[in-house]
Amino acid sequence: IQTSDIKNTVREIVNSTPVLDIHTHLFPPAFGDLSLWGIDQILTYHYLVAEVFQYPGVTYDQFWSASITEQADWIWDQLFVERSPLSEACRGVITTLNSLGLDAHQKDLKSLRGWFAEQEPNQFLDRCMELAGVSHIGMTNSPFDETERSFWENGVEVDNRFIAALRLDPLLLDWINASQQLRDLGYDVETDLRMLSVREGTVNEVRRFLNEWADKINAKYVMVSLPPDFQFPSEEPSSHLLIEAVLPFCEARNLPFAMMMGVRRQVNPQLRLAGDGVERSDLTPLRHFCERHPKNKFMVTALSQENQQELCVLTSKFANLHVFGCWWFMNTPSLMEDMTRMRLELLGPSFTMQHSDARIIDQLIYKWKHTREVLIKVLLDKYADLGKAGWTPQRAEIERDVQALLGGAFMEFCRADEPASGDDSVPYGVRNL
Ligand code: RAT
Ligand code: ZN
Repeated sequence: IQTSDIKNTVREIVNSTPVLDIHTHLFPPAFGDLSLWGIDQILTYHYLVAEVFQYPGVTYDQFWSASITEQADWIWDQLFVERSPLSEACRGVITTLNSLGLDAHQKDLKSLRGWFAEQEPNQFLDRCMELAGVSHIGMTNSPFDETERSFWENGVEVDNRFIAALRLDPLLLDWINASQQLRDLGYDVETDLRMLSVREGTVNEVRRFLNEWADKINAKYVMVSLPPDFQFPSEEPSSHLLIEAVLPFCEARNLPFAMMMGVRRQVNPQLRLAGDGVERSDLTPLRHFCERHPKNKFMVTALSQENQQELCVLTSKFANLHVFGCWWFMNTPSLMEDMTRMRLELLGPSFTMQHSDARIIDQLIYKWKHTREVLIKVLLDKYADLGKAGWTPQRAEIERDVQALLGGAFMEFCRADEPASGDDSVPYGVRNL
């Protein structure tokens, strides 16, 4: 390609490459009320709840005792009428509405509600996925969540564009309660894991639980979010469970174990879901995982900006570590741009640039539109630098790079060293990626 055409080519390719969105909190409509969409849901997104409490006017009690419609009214008034929607989460609402052909600037919440009320959930999902250019959606699936569990137990039919991930936060971070829950579910586990002789039976039962649930949901990877001071290995139940149950299970089934590091839960419990914070993580445990468990595959994302460079360097030392996404507080354009640039500079196109973390189906639209804007900017700079160095990319090369960053590198990582099964089942069924 001519240097002058690169701009258009990169833009066109980034905008048209389908995304495998590896981590969201979305569910297909078959999951009933767990499948969130619509104007009141997007306005009460927890990022916006945290933002609205920057301004006086309602107490926590007043807010939480109000209906979702009233909460949405308040957020709309404070963040979109009384002030300009300059934050990333607010801009996201505007991008989303606009892409759906709605005029947010009219400030007419009533007619927006009317439009959403006419949508049919399955068609709306298709439309959002199409507008976002998302081909596959990674869910967050927790057998510890009663509501979700009952859908799986009743044999819910899962839309094959949705990919399951087995989420294990309670198991690894709250063993006292998790062990009780496991007993309630019929697994013969002990809470006290200090004695090896007692632990053996428990570990076997935990492995049975993991295998049964991985089968039930068809999990493609296993995941956990970790506090900044998480240690591994340690004397905590988490280490026993990881070393003796979770990691051997992941290895046997060739499932990556994903860690989301650096969340300090409930810094302000009054904010409920919006009340979590961030702190810089100690990444030493991550090095220990990669070193001591070379047959396991690890994936990682970090919440703190200060961790990002160290994380890239660590990733470059271990082939069994895959870095992904600009998570939550990092999913903001200026930080995403820096991170993506740095990752490309240190790692080349071997990482997963982003996951949306969408909780509401409509959000796929803005999360991916904004991400693509950043990716275009960064890639144009990087190809320009390469041009100066004497290498002009071909169209197919740009396509290959973009595909890798938007899901292809993750798939390659998942497939690596897969035991030859002969059944040619392509994970996630995304042959065109
Ligand atoms: O991004 C979010 O919506 C957070 O609330 C968390 O769910 C986080 O992404 C997580 O997966 O723990
Ligand atoms: Zn998440």
